[in-house]
Amino acid sequence: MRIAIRRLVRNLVTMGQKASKSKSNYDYDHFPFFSDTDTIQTVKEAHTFFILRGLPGSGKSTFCTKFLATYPSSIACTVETAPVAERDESDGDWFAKVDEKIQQGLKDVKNIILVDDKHRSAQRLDYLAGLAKDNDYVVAVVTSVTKWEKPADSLERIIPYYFGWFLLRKSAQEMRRNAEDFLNLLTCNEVFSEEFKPNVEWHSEEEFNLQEYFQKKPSTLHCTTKFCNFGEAPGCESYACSEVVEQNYAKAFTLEVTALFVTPRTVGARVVLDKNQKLLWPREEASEGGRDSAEAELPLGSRSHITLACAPGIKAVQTGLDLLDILKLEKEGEKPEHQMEMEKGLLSCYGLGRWIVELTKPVEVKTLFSGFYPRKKLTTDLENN
Ligand code: 2AM
Repeated sequence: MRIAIRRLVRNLVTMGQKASKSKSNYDYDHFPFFSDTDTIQTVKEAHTFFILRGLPGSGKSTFCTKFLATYPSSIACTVETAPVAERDESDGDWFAKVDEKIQQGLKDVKNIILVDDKHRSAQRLDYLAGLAKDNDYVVAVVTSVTKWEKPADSLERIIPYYFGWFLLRKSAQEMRRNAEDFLNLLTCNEVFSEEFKPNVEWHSEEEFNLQEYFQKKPSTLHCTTKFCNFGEAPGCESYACSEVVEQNYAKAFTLEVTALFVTPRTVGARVVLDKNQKLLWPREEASEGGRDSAEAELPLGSRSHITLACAPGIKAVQTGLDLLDILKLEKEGEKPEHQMEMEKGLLSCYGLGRWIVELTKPVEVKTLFSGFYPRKKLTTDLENN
């Protein structure tokens, strides 16, 4: 009898679950940060600033509940988590409260911050994304919709400055350390110094110093997939709307860095993409914006890299072009002018100050695939200098 009752209760519970599931207007399983175990683990380790958009009735509160259940240590800066009495406050008060919570989250260095972007204005998004960037958080802009809608049906799509893989703080630190070691080793190498120095302009009285020369360093280490210029770059709409981008947005990826290179203009890390990562690489052939014919001649994704530093007056976009230049010489069977084993691996020089070291031990970096959104902060990064 007891067993029968227990079975009956269990069946009722299961039925209840099924009923409520099928009745739910929302389906969040397409978000990798809810369904992909590796992403959930990575988001917990990363510093991520989620900006939640959605019209009234689009299920933002259900989203928040699920989010907080998945990431119990996150802080949700949203009206849904405010006491009911506070929900009808004027916008000014509401924003002040949300902003106070955000500041608290940043002060407490919370790993995950979820912000309800209630008004969805471009200005507010810029403010939030800028705040996240200043505090070294990866931004993910997510839209809550009912099962029957697509995000584009309800809200205007936001196209970032660029899409790419953003390194977690720990991986970024490791890459920065690697770049520093690399430059230090080269500085001590006489063959390098003799070949490299005549290719650079050095106006200081001090002795030439690579660390001094490559002073411009990006604040956000990333591997760009598609440069969009906020919707102005060719092909960015179709890239942003593509299924592969939608499915992989805010998903974790481990990238493999196989080489470090330096030229008179840039310092970069070569990234070799696996087959799934290549799906996110834009398919268009040579197009505007520095993608020259060298890219079309090499296998898809050859340009993938992380910019580590630039010489004065050089924009970050140059790093990919410098890498393509070296890869093209390698492909054409060009014999290196110099070649030697160094601590990190085999170092080759292709003349005109172009040096690359193939790492004996490739470096794995943890990343999240997302976009770079703040407009106002651009002047502080490499691209505008
Ligand atoms: P990077 O990927 O070599 O670092 C913002 O400017 C980011 O987008 C930069 O980090 C930059 O280079 C990349 N970027 C800028 N302009 C670009 C362009 N025209 N084509 C491709 N990538 C570009």
